[in-house]
Amino acid sequence: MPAPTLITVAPTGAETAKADVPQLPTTLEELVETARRCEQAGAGLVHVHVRDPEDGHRPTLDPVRLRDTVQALRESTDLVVQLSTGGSVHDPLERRLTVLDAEPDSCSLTCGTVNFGDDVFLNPYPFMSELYVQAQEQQVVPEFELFDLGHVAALRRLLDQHGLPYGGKVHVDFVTGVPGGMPGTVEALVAGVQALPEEVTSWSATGIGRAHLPVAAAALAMGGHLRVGMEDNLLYARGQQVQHNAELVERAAGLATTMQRPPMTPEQTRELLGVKD
Ligand code: KMH
Ligand code: ZN
Repeated sequence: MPAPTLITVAPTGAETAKADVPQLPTTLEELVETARRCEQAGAGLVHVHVRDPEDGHRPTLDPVRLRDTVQALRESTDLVVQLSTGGSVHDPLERRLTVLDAEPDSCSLTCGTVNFGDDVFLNPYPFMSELYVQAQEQQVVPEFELFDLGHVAALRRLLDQHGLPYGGKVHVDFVTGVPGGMPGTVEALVAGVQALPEEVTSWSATGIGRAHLPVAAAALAMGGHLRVGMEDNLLYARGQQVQHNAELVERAAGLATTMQRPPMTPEQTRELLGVKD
């Protein structure tokens, strides 16, 4: 029986400007349409950064917009809804903690500070620890984002200090190829997977930019899961812009199916991650 593949779609992110890439889904309507098409194409989880169309489509952590977004995605799809707690590099830590109040199924939890191009993506241990405990209390399943090999040590510390997350599963996502983080190479991915704590029950990987395809292929071959989307990659191929996130999900689903690991359903995704029904 082939092990199915979780395909996460990260459709928007916080870094790309709508003015530069008009097809980036930034309004609620665009996000819902994107999520629907990506679900049909094989996605099981949507990783969401909310934008404010009334503020130049910039990233926002406005609690009403976050709550409305979670609700709209739940009403329109069966996807597991994951809100980013990473936000943008400019968001204060206190605001990032309030994301959980929107009651998503899952939240991202980055396991350490990392250089992020010319910026710094700040994740001090007390912040991670507080987010971890609040996620436990609010029954939100964290996805541990590892941008660097050292982030594995912080994950180890979180598990030792606080026990298992809500749901009892430990899912991590390697975000490779960020300028300043671990490179988007097979070698880096292998090193990361080998270093994972034994409590980890599943892992996925994404490669930023040109690392997208090699990292996806390596992750599939190693038994991992996939994250794709315009948060991570704006080019479908050299000189060819992504027009819709569903293109990336369709390609990932094709790759996974060829590897005898077809996309898993949202229901299977809930089971994999320990998300509540
Ligand atoms: N936008 C990045 C600074 C996450 O979603 O948790 C952080 C990020 C990670 O995208
Ligand atoms: Zn993100």
